[in-house]
Amino acid sequence: MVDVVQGDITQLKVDGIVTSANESLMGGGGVDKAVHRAAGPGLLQECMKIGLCNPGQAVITNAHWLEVQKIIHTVGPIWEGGGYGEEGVLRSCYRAALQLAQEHQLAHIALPCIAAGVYEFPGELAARIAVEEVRAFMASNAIPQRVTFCCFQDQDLAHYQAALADG
Ligand code: AR6
Repeated sequence: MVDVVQGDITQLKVDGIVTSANESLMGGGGVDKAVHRAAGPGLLQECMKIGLCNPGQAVITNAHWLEVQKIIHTVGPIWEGGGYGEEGVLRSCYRAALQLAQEHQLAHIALPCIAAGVYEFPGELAARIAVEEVRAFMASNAIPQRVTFCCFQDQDLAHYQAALADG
């Protein structure tokens, strides 16, 4: 099952949440700031031990103060016009995050609009890619059983609703 909600991803009752980090994993703005704030300082300490994460890849940590089992951290592409492989990197983010969810048996995960904030990936295309990659992964993997897209802004919600209505 794939669905979409609007709100703060740190408030969702799911098995795992995904955050949109930067390569340093040291926290930042947007959704990553909210996740670090809600999870507490232990998350930063765990991230420091991991070190760097390249764009398109993902790492998994404990959830610390958050009442989910795990936090998956992925690093999206910075949008530079679309000619620098940004789409491929974003697709890779979804695949890497879903792969970790499967390996850790997270039945229900929530995903934010990766790269569609500070990294300025166009929202409509980002939503289409997110829905395509999640559907493709779920078609050939039993876990996760449920993926919830968590949109913060009205515009993103509209993009996801449109993308989910297609196909
Ligand atoms: N819950 C769900 N979604 C949220 C929340 C929240 N609490 N807060 C913001 N969003 P962004 P990026 C949405 O900028 O574009 C950070 O500084 C937001 O509306 O968080 O991948 C990192 O450290 C947008 O749709 O991530 C990196 O440096 C989406 O989350 C950089 O930003 C993603 O926006 C990553 O940029």
